[in-house]
Amino acid sequence: MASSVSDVVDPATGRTVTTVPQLDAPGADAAIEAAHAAFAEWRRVSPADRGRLLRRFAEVVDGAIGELAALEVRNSGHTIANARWEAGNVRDVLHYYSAAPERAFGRQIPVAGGVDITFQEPLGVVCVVVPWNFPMPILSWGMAPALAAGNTVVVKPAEVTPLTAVRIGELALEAGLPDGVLTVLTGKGSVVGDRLVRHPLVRKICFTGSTEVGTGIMALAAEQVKRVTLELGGKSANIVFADADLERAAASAPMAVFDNAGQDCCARSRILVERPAYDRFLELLEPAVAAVRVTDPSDEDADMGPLISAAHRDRVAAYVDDSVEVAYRGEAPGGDGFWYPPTVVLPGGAGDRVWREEVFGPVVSVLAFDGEEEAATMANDTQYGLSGSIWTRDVGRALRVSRAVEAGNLSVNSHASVRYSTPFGGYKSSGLGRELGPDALDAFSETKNVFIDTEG
Ligand code: TAP
Repeated sequence: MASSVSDVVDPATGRTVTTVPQLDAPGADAAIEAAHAAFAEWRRVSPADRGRLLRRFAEVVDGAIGELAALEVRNSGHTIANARWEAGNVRDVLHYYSAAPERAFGRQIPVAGGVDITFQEPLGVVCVVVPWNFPMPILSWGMAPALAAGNTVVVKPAEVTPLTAVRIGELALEAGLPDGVLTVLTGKGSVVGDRLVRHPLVRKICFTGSTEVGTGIMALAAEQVKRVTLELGGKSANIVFADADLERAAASAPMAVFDNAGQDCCARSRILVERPAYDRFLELLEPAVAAVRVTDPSDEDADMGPLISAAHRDRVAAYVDDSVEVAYRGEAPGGDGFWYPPTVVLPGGAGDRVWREEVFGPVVSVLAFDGEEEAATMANDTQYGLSGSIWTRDVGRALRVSRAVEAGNLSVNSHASVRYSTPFGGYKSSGLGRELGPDALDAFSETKNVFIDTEG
């Protein structure tokens, strides 16, 4: 089934830490068929028992937080503090959706001549395709509501970051989930991922990754009218009005983009500052950038670790060529890892590549704007629409600009845009559908309508 193995590399050192099997297409087919066979039983598990199993799964994950976090530090270069939060997020998402099976209500709709009721029914085998930037949370955002709705789940982690996904698959079995209910398949996207997208027994693809791959998956899925949820790229705006608390806005701006070394689809990588506050904001931003501790990610004090690979670091560095004005940079270690310093650039205008394209690294661009209307126009001048922040003391302006910005997740005087209890997803090329929040099961269920004649 495994045609070969691939190396797993520690991005902080560049050294291979282990290898994992690379499944081939027949191996993926066999796993999909096993997941389909398991679906027949899993959908019949009573709602209370399904909830109980998900709660037990959450507890087993809770007991493994230290182990999962250490794996993520080594495999993905995430800081230890972030990695612990990410493992805790898996636990919390499982807990949140463990309450869902017993609340997957249908409706009774008044009609003439009888009773009309609806049922929420599972789809079958659901595939969750996970990118390398947040291997644990993104896995859980698809997996937990899909399982709660009664589907079986096949997870395809990114080729370079499989370790926590493999361990979470083992923890599911330890928690008592039956064989075949959650399966983790390691291998290449172009082989295993492609097979999952094309296989007729997979009834839904929950994909997070690049807009390019997501677009191809949507086109292929259309051939089978296969359901898709897409969470794709971003180029989010951090809009700072002159009336804002500039100290807070500047102090928080670095980690709104440099967290996870900028490898975050929600990274606020475009800072828009109202012109009267522009010089002062840049003055305040400089020490905040200098204070970002870029170091060994296993260090408890690390704010930022390395990038995921040498190739990705080269891609990021190419955005800051000689034509780009660098305002200032933070520090980064040398050595064999894939390090890149936090970098603030001042583009010549909104047409510059570094302003328009998703860098997916620790590079932030700053431009000035004049007034609310221009702020929204500049924020919306992108193919993306995932998140964004608005800094102002004027509540009316905060609401007007929130309504004007075309993005799925906005925060006012804050950069927090992801919570498991609130919906998450993108406008425009940032995606299709929503994850998390109270309605997530809708994306993993069909609605069946049944009319019962009471007159005949
Ligand atoms: P991709 O190259 O798109 O890879 C994402 C996942 O898709 C990986 O598991 C990959 O497997 C798999 N894949 C690749 N080709 C495939 C195919 N033909 N069929 C099925 N699966 C395939 O993205 P990435 O480089 O990992 O992640 C970076 C991008 O993801 C950024 O653009 C970022 O904005 C976006 N992202 C978005 C979000 C949200 S929530 N909107 C969150 C995180 C990341 P392999 O690794 O084996 O190639």
